[in-house]
Amino acid sequence: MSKSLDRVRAALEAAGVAPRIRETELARTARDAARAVGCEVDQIAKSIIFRGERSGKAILFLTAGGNRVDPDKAARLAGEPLGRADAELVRAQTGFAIGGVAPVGHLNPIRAFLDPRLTAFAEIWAAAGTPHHLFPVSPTVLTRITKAQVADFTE
Ligand code: 5CA
Repeated sequence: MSKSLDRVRAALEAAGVAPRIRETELARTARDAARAVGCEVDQIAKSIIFRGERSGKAILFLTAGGNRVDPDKAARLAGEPLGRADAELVRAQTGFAIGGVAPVGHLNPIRAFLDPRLTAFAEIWAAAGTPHHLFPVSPTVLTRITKAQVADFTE
């Protein structure tokens, strides 16, 4: 059993959410994930991580699968210039490898923003800590358990 998967399951349970984790074929991208679970690409909540260039801190942008983060909008929300987080920062901050970064169960707490596009759906899907696992959740619950601010940051 993967430790990453266990961390996600434990985080969901601790937040009062019954984990419904589905094992899938390899899905490193939102498109693959959508195909794997049979949903729209925009129903996949991508966990995109940037690095605050002043604070050095990682910031999580939960982004609808078909959207792209607009770095200027994202920086305005963050209140500082942003750079791409490299694989090492992502791993150190979250404990997950790129391609399976979950929105919850991170090693260190992370400030989060959520793409309003995700709120158009009753249910969305997010990575559960590996590129082979996804879980469904309502956008309301995902916002609550990540303490995310819902705000537009996409192109
Ligand atoms: N399992 C799928 C569906 S949930 C998944 O994790 N998709 S994802 O979009 O959330 O994660 C892939 C994202 O990781 C890419 O969109 C990209 O923003 C980011 N990424 C890919 N390669 C790198 C890299 N070398 N450094 C930093 N970020 C990267």
